[in-house]
Amino acid sequence: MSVVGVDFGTLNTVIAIARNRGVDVITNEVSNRATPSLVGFGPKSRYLGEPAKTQEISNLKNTVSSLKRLAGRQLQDPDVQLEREFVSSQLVQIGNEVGAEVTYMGEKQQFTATQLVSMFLSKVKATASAELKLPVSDIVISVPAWFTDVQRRAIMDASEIAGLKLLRLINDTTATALGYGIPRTDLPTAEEKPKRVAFVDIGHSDYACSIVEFKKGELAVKSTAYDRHFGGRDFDKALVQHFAREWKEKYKIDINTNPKALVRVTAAAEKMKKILSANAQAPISIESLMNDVDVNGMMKREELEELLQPLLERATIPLEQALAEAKMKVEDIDTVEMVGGCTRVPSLKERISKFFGKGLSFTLNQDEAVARGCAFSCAILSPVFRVRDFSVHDIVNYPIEFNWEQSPDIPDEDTSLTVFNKGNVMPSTKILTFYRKQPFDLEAKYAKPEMLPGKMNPWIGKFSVKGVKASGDDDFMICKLKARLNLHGVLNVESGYYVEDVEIEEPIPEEKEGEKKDADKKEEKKDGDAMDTDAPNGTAEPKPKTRKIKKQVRKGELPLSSGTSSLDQQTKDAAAEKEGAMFMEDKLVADTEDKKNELESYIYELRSKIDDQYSEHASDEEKSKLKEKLEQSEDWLYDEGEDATRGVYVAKMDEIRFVAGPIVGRYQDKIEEERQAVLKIEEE
Ligand code: ATP
Ligand code: K
Ligand code: MG
Repeated sequence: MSVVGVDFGTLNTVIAIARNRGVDVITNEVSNRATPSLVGFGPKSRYLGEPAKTQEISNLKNTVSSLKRLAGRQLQDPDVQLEREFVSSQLVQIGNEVGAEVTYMGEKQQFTATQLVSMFLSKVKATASAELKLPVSDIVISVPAWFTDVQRRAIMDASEIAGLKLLRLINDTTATALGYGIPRTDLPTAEEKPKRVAFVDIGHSDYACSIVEFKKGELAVKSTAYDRHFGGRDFDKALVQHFAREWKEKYKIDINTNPKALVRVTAAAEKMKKILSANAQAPISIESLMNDVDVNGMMKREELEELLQPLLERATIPLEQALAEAKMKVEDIDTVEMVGGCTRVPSLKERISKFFGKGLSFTLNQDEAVARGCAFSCAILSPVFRVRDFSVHDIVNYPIEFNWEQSPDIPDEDTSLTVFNKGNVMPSTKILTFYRKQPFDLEAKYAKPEMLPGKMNPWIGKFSVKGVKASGDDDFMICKLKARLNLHGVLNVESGYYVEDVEIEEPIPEEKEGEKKDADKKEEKKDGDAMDTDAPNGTAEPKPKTRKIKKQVRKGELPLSSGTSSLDQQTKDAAAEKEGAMFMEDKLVADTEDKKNELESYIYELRSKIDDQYSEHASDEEKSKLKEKLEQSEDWLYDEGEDATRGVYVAKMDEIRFVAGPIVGRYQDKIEEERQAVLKIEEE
């Protein structure tokens, strides 16, 4: 069984696996420790991860990025409209979700963001199982803390479609905190003051700060604040627009009118930005950018900081918010831990350090901390793995309320209740009580829509409670519903049951007159203790006095039906089947390409050897026959054989082998003879 953690980033995805010796980040098929979070579409197959990056510039319209930021969103949402600036393919609304329209297999096709995420996750799964040499299923994936119920359910659906068993969706900074806490042996004991750490994660699109308290064996997130539109890509954009202005003057070109040029400049700007994190100045130069113009530029670090001023001014807002929500001051923070690629930018480090009034700590691997934390989380949750237990208490970021119709029998009943408040511990279960005589519905929604990203619909779900009826003498049924904000951060009403008030006789302790008053209060807690009366020495034990109390006793289940934004099983199954078919098709195309390449190299190899090492082992007739065969095959390969099936390439290879076989055989016999001769000499 596998234990896999995935940091699903906007730009890069990092995969970590837990093994007995600890957690390792794994490399992909081209030995990179991070995989581009990209999906591309071609005439015959898809390109997932690295191959998608390779073909990106030549296939912009059919390459989709920002996958996680699109999942669960709507096209018309202002956040998604903003995202269009960073996505080169065409975004469209498909049913309830945004998606992309691409040309795939020679046809226009549309895929929802959830499907696109599932495509990418299939690739993640394949990469992990190639490394582990095992089928992969159990997985923990990270998401930004600001993800809402719909966004989380979209990632959950995508995982299921990709054939993964998602054990937990964990917030990015919580994963980082877990990876920080687990290996540490110096955490305070339960009686000591907790260790307080601020985790700052600035990535490609997104900035988050969590304040976390650690004790031995546990962590509690106290607050998480964020800027959903602050990251490396905004820095790149500032650079790109600077050079767009400069080159308009200098070269009379407008890169903003040319998508390909824009992408090339963005890539060059990102490189320049990274150099400027270490050096005082950096060059940029791109050959034949557009209209046959070669462009050049230069930038000093101070100039970059000047350009970034508007962003840098926002750089401490999430920190202020995180502290305020945790009700702490900068002095309360013991350590500031930095992760995410963008925390390498000197001017950002400076501001953050100044804000906290202390040096910053870089004890975690900035690019891998989130993935490592996810793998630890997966190890804790996986039944096949034993790790030191570590409890993780996250918090509710958006308050959730339930609404219901007023019961006709209870005119003064409230019709709404905030059940999970911002800052409450998550996961968490709450029992809701309703007095009803008929089946009823309730709805859950985010109580403060203005806190949600963009213009998201605050609706979470509708739950219908069945099997409710008046009991006895037209009495109310006492209905109990178990509402749970679960490990993934999504809300469900998990079960319903009804109870009855029953009177039971319970013994009460002996007491003096004066104590009688608060006995009632104690009673509830006491239970078994009630029998512990101190009987006077030597006298016969008095008969215990009893009293009647009301208790609620569970009488039966209440069937529930729920409607949430999760896809229904049928839709998921169909999507999984389609994903499986596309995955097999990709594999077939890749195998066919391999066979074709193999055939091509075989032709070249034989052609060079026939006049060299094979020469003395073939008659002139054999030589010319083979050469003719090679020439024919090569012509075929570049003509009608350009686009053949796997089987045809294999057959072609066999044909050549038939002609070349005897020659190669004689050559190998000779090599073997020589080897034996050498061995003989050595023995003598
Ligand atoms: P997000 O967390 O926003 O979803 P992500 O996890 O993919 O995105 P990271 O991998 O943490 O993002 O960071 C990527 C960003 O960090 C990119 O914008 C990249 O250019 C930037 N970055 C990486 N190294 C450096 C560096 N040395 N100097 C400046 N920026 C850097
Ligand atoms: K990442
Ligand atoms: Mg990230």
